[in-house]
Amino acid sequence: ATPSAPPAPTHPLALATVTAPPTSVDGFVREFLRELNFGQGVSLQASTVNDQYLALARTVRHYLMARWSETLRRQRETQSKGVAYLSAEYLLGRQLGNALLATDLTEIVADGLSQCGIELADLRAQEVEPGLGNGGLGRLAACFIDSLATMSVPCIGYGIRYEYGIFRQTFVEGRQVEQPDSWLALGAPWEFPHPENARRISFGGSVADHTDDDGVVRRRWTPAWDVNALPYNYMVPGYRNGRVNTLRLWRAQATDAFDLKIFNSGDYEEAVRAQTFAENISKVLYPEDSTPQGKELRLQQQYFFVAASIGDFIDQQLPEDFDLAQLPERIIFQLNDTHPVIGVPELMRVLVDEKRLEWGAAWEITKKCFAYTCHTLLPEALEVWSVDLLGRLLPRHLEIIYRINEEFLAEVRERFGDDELRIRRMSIIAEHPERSVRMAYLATVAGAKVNGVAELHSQLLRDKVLPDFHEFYPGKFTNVTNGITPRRFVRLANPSLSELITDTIGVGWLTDLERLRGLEPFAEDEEFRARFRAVKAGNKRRLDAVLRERDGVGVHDDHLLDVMVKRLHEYKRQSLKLLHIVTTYDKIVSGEVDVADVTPRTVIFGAKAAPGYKMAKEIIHLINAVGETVNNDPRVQDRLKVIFPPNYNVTLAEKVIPAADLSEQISLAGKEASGTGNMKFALNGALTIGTDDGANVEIRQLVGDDNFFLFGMLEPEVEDLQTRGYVPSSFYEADADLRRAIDLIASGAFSGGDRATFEPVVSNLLYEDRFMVLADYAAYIEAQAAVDAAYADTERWTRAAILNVARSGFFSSDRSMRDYIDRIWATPPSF
Ligand code: B1N
Repeated sequence: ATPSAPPAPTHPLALATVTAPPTSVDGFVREFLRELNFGQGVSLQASTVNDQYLALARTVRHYLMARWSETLRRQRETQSKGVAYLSAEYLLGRQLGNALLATDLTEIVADGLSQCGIELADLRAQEVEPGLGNGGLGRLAACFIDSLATMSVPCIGYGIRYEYGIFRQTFVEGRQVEQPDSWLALGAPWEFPHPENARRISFGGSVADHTDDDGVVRRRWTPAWDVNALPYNYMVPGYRNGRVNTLRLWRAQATDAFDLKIFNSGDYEEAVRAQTFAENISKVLYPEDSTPQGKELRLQQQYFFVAASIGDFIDQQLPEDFDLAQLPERIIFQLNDTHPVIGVPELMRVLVDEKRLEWGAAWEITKKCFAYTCHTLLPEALEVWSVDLLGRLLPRHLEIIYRINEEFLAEVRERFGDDELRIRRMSIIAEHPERSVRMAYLATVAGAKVNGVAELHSQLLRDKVLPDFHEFYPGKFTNVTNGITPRRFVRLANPSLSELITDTIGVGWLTDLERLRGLEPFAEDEEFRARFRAVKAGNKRRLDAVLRERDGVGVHDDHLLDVMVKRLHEYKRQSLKLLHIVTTYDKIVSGEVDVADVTPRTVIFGAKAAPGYKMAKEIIHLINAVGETVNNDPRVQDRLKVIFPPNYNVTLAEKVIPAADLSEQISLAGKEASGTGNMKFALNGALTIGTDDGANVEIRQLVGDDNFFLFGMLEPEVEDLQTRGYVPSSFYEADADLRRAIDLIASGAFSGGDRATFEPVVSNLLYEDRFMVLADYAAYIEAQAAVDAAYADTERWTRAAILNVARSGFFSSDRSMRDYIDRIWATPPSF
C-alpha cells in the first residue's frame, strides 16, 4: 500500500455491499418518512403531493439499489458478453408503477401509504412521463431494455437525456399547437447524475498528417470546439429476478474552454452565449417521426451521444488491460436505425488514431461489433448527411467513411467487375442531388447483421430497399419481428385482465407469454366469456373517468370502441378512417340508413404531427372539425362519437388500449415497417381491422382470418397500381359513397360552410394521394360493415377477442430478445 492509501473500514456498519430496506409495511413507512423528512425536508403534515411522490420514488429506488450494485459488481467480475443498445430515443413512460411491479412492492406500498393517509394512485398520477421518443421506435427501445433486464442479459442502453422530450400537444380551435415538455421541472427522482464520469466530445477543425512519438505518420484531428457529456444513470429493473440493468443518458454541458473565454476575451456575453450553444445539443428531442430533416444540430446530437457511449464503454466498462482485439467477444453495439451510425467511423477513429491499431485490424474488430436494425421503408426516411456538413462537423470521420467506401467498392469491383451503374448504386457516397453519406449503406457495410422489424419488412428490405447489398452479403440479412413488454402493456395497463388470466392459467405467463395459449379453450366457456366482457367494460369505465377528468369528454360503455392511436402520417392513413366516419355520418343525415340501425361507435384518435408537417396538421384539424360536427348533430343521436384527446402519450396509451374493441392498423401495404401498437391491442383483446402490412401480417396468421378484419390491396398490388399509374380521381368518380364523403368535406360541412379550409386535404386526396387512400376506400368500408355485423353477435365477438389474446404471446419483446440473441448477438443470459 502507498502511504496515502486510506485506512480500511473498521466500523461494524461499514459494509462492503449495499443493503435493501426491510420488505414490510413498517420498514417501508420508516424509509418513506425518512425520505420525506430528510430528502424533501418536510413533515408528512406539511408535504405536498409532489413531495410525497418524490419521496416515494426515492424510497422505491432504495429497494432496487442493492440489486443494481450487485448486477454491476457481477458484470465487472464476469466480463461476460453484453449488448450496448444505441438509440437516440427511449419512450419510457412512467417509472413508478413499473418499479413497484418489478420489486413486488405494490401492496406493501399501497398499505403503508394509506396508513399515512395517502392514496398510491394519487402519487402515481403525479409522475410526468419521460417522453424521450417520438413513437414506435423509441418505445421499442424501452420495451427491449425491459425484456433484457427481465431475461438477465447484460445490457447498457445508451441515449440522450433531452431536457425537453416530445412536445405537449394542445388544440386551439381544432389545430395542433405545441408546448414544451418540461418533464424535469418538478424533479427527476429516478436519475443518478455522474458528473465525475463526464467525457469530452470534440467537433469541427481540421485533419493533417503528424509524425507520432513512435515515428509513425498518422492522421491527426485538431478539433475546433468541444462539449462535455455528463452521464445520467437510470435503473432498468428486471421483473422480480434481482437484476437491474443500466440506461445511461448523456447531457451536454459547456466545457471550461467556454468559461475561459470569459477571462481571455473579456466578452462575457459572448462566452455565455457559447455556453448556451454547447448545452443546446441535449436541449430538445427532434419531433420528426420517420422523416428526419438533416439539421446540423441533429448530427451533433447523434455524434455527441454515440462518441460518449463508445468512449464510456471502452474506458469505463472494460478492465484496464483489455485486449481490444477481443472487443467483439465482449460487446455488440446494436444500432437502433441509422441515428447512431456515426458510431462506425467513431470506433474506427478510436481504434486507429487513439489506440494505434492498424487500419485492417481495426476494421476486422469494427465489423463484428456493430449490428444494424432498419425501421423504415419510406425512401425519405433513409438518413443521408451532406458531405459538406459532415466534413465541417467531423472532418476525420468523413475521411474514415471515404476509406471504408473505397475499400468496399474495390470489393464490389472484384466481384462484379467495373459495373459502374452498380458501383454508383452501392456507393456509401451519393452524388445527387448533392454529395452525401448514405447512413443505411454505411451501417449495412459495417454491420455484422442487418435486420428488419417484421417478416414483410425484412423481405422488402432485401428485395426493394437494399437488393444489391443482399446479393453481395446474402448471409447478413435477417428478421426480428418487434415485440412489446407484457409487464407494462398487459400487467400494469390491464390489471383486471391480468387477474383473469392468472385465475385461469396460473402465474408464469408474464415472463413466458406463449402460455397465453392456455386461454384458447376458454373461448368456448360461456362463463369465462362473461368475465372477459366484464373486464373490457370495466376498462371502458376507467377510460371514461380518465377522459372526463382530463378533457371533459366521456366514452359510452355500450359503444363499440374504435381506436386509432399512432403518429399522424399520411402513410398511416388517418384520412381513410376519417372517410369512413364521414360516410357513416352522411348516411345518417341523408336518411339513407335509419340511425337506429347504426352500430353505436365511439372513435378515439390519438396522434401528434411533426410540427413542420403541414398536411399532417391539416388532417388533425379535419379530425377535430368532423368530431365537432358529428358529436353535436342531434340527428346522430349520440350513436357516432369522435373523440380526439390531445397529447397522446404512453400514459394515455395504458388507459386507452385496454378499453378498445377495435384496433385500426390501416397503413398502405408496404409502408409500415412493423407497428407495435397493433400488438398491444391484440394482447388486450381488441380485434384488428388492418391491411396486409408490417406485423399485421403475422398477427393475422397467428390469430386466424376469422378473428381479424383484413382489407385492402396487397403490397404487390400496390406496386402494380403504382407502375400502371395511379389516378385517385378515377376512384372518386367511380364510387358514389366516396364522392359524397369527399364532396361533403369540400362543401364546408365541417368548416362552417367555408370551402377553403379543407381544400388542401381534399385536393391532396383527389390529385395526389401518395398512399392510395381512395383506392382502398371501398374495401375498407366493406370491412367496417363486417365489423358492425360481427359486433352484433356479442358471443362471437368475445370468442374472437379471447383468441386474439390467447394467440398473441409471440409478440412479447422477450421473444424478440431471444431472436436477437440467437440470430445476431450470441449473448447468453449471465445469471
Ligand atoms: O419504428 C417502429 C415500427 O414499428 C414502425 O413501423 C416504424 O414506423 C417506426 C426517424 C423514426 N421507423 N422510423 C422511425 C423515428 C424517429 C426518427 O427521427 C425515424 N420510426 C419508425 C419500431 O420498429
